[in-house]
Amino acid sequence: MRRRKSMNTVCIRRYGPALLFGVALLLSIVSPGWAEIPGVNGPILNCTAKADYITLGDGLTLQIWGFAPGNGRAQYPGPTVFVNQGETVIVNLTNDLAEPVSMIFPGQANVVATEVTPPTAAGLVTLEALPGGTVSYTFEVTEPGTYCYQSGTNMDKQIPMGLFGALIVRPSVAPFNDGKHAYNHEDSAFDREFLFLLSEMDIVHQEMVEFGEPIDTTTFFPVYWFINGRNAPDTMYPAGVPWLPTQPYNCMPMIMPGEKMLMRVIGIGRDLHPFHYHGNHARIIAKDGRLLSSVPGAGADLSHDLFTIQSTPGNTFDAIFQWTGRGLGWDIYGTGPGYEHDCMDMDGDGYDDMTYEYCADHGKSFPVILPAQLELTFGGMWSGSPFLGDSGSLPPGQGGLNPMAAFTFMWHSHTEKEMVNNDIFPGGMMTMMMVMPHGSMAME
Ligand SMILES: [Cu+2]
Repeated sequence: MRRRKSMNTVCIRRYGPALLFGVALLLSIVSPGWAEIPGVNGPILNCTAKADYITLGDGLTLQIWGFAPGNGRAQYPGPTVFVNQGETVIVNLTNDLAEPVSMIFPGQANVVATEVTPPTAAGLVTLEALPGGTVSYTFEVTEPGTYCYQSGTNMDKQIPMGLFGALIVRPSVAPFNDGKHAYNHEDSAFDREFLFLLSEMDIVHQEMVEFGEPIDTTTFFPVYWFINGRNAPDTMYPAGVPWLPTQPYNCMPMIMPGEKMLMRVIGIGRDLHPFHYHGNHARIIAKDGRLLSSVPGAGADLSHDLFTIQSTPGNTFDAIFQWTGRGLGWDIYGTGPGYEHDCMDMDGDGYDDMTYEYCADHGKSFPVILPAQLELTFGGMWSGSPFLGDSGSLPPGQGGLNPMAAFTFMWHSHTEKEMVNNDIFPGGMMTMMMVMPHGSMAME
């Protein structure tokens, strides 16, 4: 708690004006129909490998190589592609770079690569598009789950340069094909889903590649760490903001109490990242696109709770995160005058049937006497009240990043040197998860 607060204080001093603008946009996206994982629908993806530039969390610009949708600009990461189990996926890759490129699809069987436009050549791993050429990769997605795609050529160079993306296969068996299940089993049910695609970058390598110099990939030493292609605090801006045209994806997980969040975690770089979340443990239900089942059909009977996902390069995890406030020992909706409310538990699950308040803690007063305002340093997420959805008075110019009075939790790499942008804290592989007040988000 103390640590989060000091973090927010630093954050608001350094990034306050920009974050304020971000929150104005954030408000506008808490509305029906907001795509929680932005991306493109398959099963056909036309993309071009090309160079472009990204903006890092400290404002530096670096060249990347990325997969561009169609003939558009390269993006970091490449398009997040949604397909349905059983579909035949066709990926047409055109090469606008000066060296051979290719694509591989870990976890997918029987990928057929064919030449569409010469020149192409057989590579070490798969058919490569030479500069100006186009290769088509075709495969059937037989299993739902969270996957990635990446370069299959000079991988120790091209993957750090940015040639990768996420592939999400939705289940096709009824009733699990409703967009609210990750796999063909009730254990994978979720209310909202978010992507956490983890990567890192060595600026010396990026610049050497930009200037056409050879690089020694054994000296890889990253100084920027990314979630979905952005460093904090840019992770918290909405997806698709115009000032990050080559980094269209954000990472701003939001749920209401009691909702199930599906976390799709993909390690795409060269390093492992212990991805750590605050607020609760998460239940790991799948790894590498397979439910953690003892036998087929058993569901996620081998699932387990973790407070940190050991994300390793090439691995994917699916986890279910839920926040209820159970066991806090105080009433999250407040007590006393002005905070009158009921905890109505007709179905006997221990929670209010509407707000998901934990009824055993209902009416229990907040166990801390808040210091007077002159004794406090304010973080931008502090709403002025400890209660969910409740705002209190703040000194002029304080707060403002959390207008819905959500509970906010830092989610970040637990290799804490990765919470920086080139040695400057805070930044890097970090975002804030928001538990939003009941009724503040559209139900889907
Ligand atoms: Cu922490």
